[in-house]
Amino acid sequence: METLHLPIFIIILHLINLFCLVLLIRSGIQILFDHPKLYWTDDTKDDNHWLRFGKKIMPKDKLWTSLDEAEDPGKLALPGGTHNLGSARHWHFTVAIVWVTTGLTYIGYMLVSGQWQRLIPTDVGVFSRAIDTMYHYLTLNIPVEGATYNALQQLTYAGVVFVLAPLAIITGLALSPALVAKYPGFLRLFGGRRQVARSLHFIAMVLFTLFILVHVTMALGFHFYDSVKRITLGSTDADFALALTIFLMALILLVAFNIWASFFTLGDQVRLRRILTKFYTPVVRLLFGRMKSDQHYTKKDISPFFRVNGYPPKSEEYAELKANNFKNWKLKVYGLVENPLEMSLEDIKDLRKQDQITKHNCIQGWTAVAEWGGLPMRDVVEMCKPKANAKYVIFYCYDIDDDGNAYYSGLRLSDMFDRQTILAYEMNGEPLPIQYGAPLRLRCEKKYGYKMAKYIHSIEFVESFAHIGKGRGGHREDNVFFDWEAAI
Ligand SMILES: Nc1nc2c(c(=O)[nH]1)N[C@H]1C(S)=C(S)[C@@H](COP(=O)(O)O)O[C@H]1N2
Ligand SMILES: [Mo]
Repeated sequence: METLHLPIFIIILHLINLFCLVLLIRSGIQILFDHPKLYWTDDTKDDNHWLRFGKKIMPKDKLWTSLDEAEDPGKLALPGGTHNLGSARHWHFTVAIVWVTTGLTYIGYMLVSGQWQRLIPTDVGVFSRAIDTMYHYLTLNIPVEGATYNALQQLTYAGVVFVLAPLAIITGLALSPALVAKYPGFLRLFGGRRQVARSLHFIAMVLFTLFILVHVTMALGFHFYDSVKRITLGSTDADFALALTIFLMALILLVAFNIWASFFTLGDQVRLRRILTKFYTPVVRLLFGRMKSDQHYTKKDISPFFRVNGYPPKSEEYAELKANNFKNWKLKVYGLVENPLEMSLEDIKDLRKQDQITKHNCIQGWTAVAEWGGLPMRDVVEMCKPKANAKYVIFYCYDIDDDGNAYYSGLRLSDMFDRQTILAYEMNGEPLPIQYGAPLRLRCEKKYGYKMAKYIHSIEFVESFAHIGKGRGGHREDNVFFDWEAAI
């Protein structure tokens, strides 16, 4: 009988695909557990999820933040531990790029070589034949494998390649705050809701996991000898001992690499961030770097509940300013500018005011819509006149974490010209409440929440941020190893 021959090229792609899927699932679980709740609405509350992991109950009588909700996903996740989301994201995006490239190469090869006919069913009879095959498997009348895939294989493989993988990619893209800030219409695919995309992205992950388990069981459980020979040496005519050796070596490599990846990551998250961001940030910049926020939600979209992330400052200085309704507070704008500024809250309120209703995306996973009112940053830039060498703008805040690191965040000078980058002193028509960043906070609507500094006291224009904090351009970048771009 004629048998199926797999070229070495396909065998290698198959192995890379397996590595990628395992790493994507593991890092995905880590990302999920930083906000272990899934919703069908973008008004995320602490009780309107359809699925949750972990058992933490948030107190009703005192302020809590979304950081308090994070759970430890355990050793199965990459890298494991609580709030190691930053490193998980570095893995997720790096591997996603490799995985998509592998997939496109595979599809390209199938098309060029004419092998697509093996993969893509060309008649409707495939469904009834697939049911037949399923029946054979269920009754343990295991069909003999031939030169082509059987109908069940065709349907499943085509479904995974042409439905499940695109679903994972599209729902993953829809999670980018930059993309949906620029094209809120993209979210219409998901009823205008990022949380629908997030939930479907999770479901895609579950389906991939199921596929791997069933696929491995079917291939190895029912056709062990043939499968081992085929996925290592490409043909059932191959030598079994050699095939098994290669198979076991690949398996050991997969397990060893995953253990190493966790240890390497947890051992030095700074180094991991440096290496992996170098790889994927250029891609992020190319695809998402020029996107500017163009969101126009309406009053009826405003969320009844808006989570808090970042406790109010505990310092005496802030307490005094607050006691006095921030009358003595002054915003300092300095650094590489022709015209340093010092403005009270009243001064700022006398300038042009811009209102915007936008969707906030926290890197941890939750969303909420609010109306923000304040001074456009491009007006500040016009007033202070940055010098030619000013490249970045750093926002310094009053809150200091338990290790003594003050909150700050840095953005590009060019981000200041985005229409929806403002210094907000109003939220939903009211003076900015304390927990949301009084007296003044940044809104840069195409970025993740951690870029939008609350409790601002000064703004510095700089050429480089290497000398500020730990040199990575922001408190979250410094201390929990988030990427600087914050666009996906
Ligand atoms: N000063 C300061 N600004 C901050 C934070 C913080 O801890 N301190 N947290 C950031 C994060 S991670 C998010 S998601 C948003 C949350 O804004 P909110 O508390 O108004 O919802 O604020 C950002 N700005
Ligand atoms: Mo956040």
